[in-house]
Amino acid sequence: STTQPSPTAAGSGASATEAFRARSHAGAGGTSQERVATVVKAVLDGVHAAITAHQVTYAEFSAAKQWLIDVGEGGEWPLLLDVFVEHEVEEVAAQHQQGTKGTILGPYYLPGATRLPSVATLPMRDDEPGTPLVFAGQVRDTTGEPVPAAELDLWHADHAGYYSGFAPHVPAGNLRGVVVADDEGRFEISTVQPAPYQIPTDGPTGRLVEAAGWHPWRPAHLHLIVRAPGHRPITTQLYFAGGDWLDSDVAQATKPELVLAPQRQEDGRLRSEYDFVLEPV
Ligand code: MBD
Ligand code: FE
Repeated sequence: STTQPSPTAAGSGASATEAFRARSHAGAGGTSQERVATVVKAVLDGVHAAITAHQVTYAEFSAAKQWLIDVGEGGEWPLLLDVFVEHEVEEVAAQHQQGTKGTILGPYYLPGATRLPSVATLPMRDDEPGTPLVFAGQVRDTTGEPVPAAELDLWHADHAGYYSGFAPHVPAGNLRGVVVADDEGRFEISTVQPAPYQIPTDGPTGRLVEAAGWHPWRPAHLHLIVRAPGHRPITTQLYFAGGDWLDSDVAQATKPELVLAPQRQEDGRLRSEYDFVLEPV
């Protein structure tokens, strides 16, 4: 709504850049010279091919250069890359993964959320707006056995589409928690239904979306990292059947296996069950 205090693109971009830097990025240090040359050449070949095919002008090249400078200055590299590129990296990773489907992490994960034993209620404001949602299920392995000591690291936007840590009017830690499942991997989590997420319109990513005539929306979603000792962690998201933008996610991160169909309970709350399958390592 128009009275909602809203984060600036530069504010959430700076926070997302800081959150990204704070994570460990070990793993690509051993990339060979040959692979660097091969992959970077393929990327540049794609850019060159687009320039030739579409007869890109100096004015357009300059506009692109200015826009890239703005993406960096606005801290929007995490947003831009996670919206437009991460889904393809995830598809490559998914080729060798079993169990529950993964999807992209996105820019708004924060480690170290409050740990809560299940049955749990996510940290929220006293008057947290939105429809109450109960999310319950079980974590099993690929043989069907319950997984003990499983954790669901869960974060999502509020009823207006804002994430704590990236919107100054939302208290720190709101709607984020690490829920520890019981000995049989069972969990039950009370939260509120999130709203769809809109890319900030006042930053360079939003300006690109606008200039191209695309829409800036992601469907409503829950983010999760499900982990347990001895198992490959799954980074995923869950969506809501019938929700806006489910078939046109700007981040191309939906999968049909990741759609919840919550039912309204007699007490007015929504309830959804979802079981996770982890791959032993
Ligand atoms: C989001 O909330 C999100 O999940 C992704 C992937 C990109 C931008 C905002
Ligand atoms: Fe998100």
